[in-house]
Amino acid sequence: MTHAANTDLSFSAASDGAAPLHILTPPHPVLRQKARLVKPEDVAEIRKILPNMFSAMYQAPGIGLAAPQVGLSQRFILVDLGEKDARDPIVMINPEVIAETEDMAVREEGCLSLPNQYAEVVRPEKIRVRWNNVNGDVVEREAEGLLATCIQHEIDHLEGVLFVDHLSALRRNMILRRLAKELKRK
Ligand code: K1U
Ligand code: ZN
Repeated sequence: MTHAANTDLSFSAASDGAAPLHILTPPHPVLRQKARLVKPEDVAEIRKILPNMFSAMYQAPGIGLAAPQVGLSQRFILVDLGEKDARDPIVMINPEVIAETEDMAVREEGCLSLPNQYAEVVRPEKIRVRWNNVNGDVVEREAEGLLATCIQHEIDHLEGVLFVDHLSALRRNMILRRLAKELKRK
């Protein structure tokens, strides 16, 4: 059975005074690992860290965040394309793209793990995605436009893939070298 996406706004802000989460940058090895499937018994712990993850994402600011970006090699992602005064948080556990269009779209991407680096990436324009919500329900929906791009970008993180891996080696190395220089200066 499928259910509506989880839009529980209690995920939208950290409330327990926990230390802010640090977003990893290359060459951290967790960013390059294939994340493991979430088991039903992991969900209680995931629920506890979600407010902190949403806080990190909103503060960045970002429209998505994958667990490996905060050092958790587990298959779950957050997305929220809502405005500041109309949040629309979605938590996707074990997300899978189950269908995609042949039509491709070119869209500029950024990544909180590659700060200040942007490039155009080509991906399927529309996808159908299936995931588990935090209540354990199976959810399916179609996504297009920026939402489709963001979900595909976040699922890539679960495979250890960064948006620069969709570019030529020349362009990828240029961006990664520029980022390494900028991070060294800080
Ligand atoms: O995974 C991430 O690092 C988050 C990333 C998601 C993403 C953005 C754009 C295209 C594909 C994937 C970001 O959120 S980067 C920041 C960003 O692009 C943005 C921030 C605020 C408003 C709109 C966009
Ligand atoms: Zn990213």
